[in-house]
Amino acid sequence: MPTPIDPQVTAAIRDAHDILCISHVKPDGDAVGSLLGAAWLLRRLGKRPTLALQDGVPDEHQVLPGAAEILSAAQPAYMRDVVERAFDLVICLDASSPDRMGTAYNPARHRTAPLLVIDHHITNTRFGDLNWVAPTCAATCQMVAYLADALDVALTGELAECLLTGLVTDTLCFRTSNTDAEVLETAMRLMRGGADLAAITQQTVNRRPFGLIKLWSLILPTIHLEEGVIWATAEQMLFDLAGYPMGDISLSSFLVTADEADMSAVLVEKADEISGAPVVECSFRAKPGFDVAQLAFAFGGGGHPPASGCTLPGTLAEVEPQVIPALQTARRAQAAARDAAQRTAGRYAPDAARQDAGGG
Ligand SMILES: [Mn+2]
Repeated sequence: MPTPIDPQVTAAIRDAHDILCISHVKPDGDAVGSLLGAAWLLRRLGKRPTLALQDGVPDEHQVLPGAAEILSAAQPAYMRDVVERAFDLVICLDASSPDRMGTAYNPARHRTAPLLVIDHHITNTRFGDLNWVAPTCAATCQMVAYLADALDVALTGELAECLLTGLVTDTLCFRTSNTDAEVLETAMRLMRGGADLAAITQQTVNRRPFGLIKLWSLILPTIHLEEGVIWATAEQMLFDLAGYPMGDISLSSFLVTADEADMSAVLVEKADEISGAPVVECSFRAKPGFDVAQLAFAFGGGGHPPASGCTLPGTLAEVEPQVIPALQTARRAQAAARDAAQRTAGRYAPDAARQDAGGG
């Protein structure tokens, strides 16, 4: 059963006409998909949506219907038509805290209108005037599908295509542990409405730029595997060599697929944007049953149990000897706790019998 929707949410939308829809900085498929899905939904209700993303639409999502209408900070019209304009209602999608909206939300100009927050992150700080936060949903796009139901809008055409894109990207094509029957049911309804799952998968999770694969090839020679933790390190120079911009490189997700690993880390040394001093960006992943969120939090970062990150001051030579032993200690403690629980349950504990592979 989908999460019930506060009647105030549907009323706020019904009462408004000129509506600003925004999502988070460094947008992903769920940000773009839920933003465009909300826009198609509002248009079917006869509303006038304006769409804005501070950082614009990533290349792989430019093909989505309506993507060309999203205003970004790189466009001259952004200041006039978004930042400096008043609206009846502002809808913020898939952002867990106000800073995630970037410059797309300008309190000085926008706070005369109610701010409606629609998000599925459990860490959402409820920064809106109206907050619909549903952590049981695997994607904000799933929530927008329920919103369409509540507003009697059919899940068809462009609306279905945009919403299925966010479901596919946030669940890594229905592989994450939060992929439940409701997620699949929503996806099925979107497919019945005309969304092409194979095409969306091919356009998103099944592709990457050559520059990224080249970058992986430069970083992979550094991999180590010790005590169930696999990791790799990189300096900024490698990004220049590969011709790939600094940012998410999704290598930690690949590394954690190693059979012998329960956790992965990718450590990238770069110059701090403000001070120029060396910092190391750490990206962590964990297999189901393991948790890298607590460790990232302890290092001043954040995230979810299966995926987290933090940024630490110092060089790789300084940070690697702090972070990797901490990961190994956390993994050992979590494996021991799991084995103890399994022994209590009277079952065989595979981790106790497993040989750890050596470093490489
Ligand atoms: Mn999301």
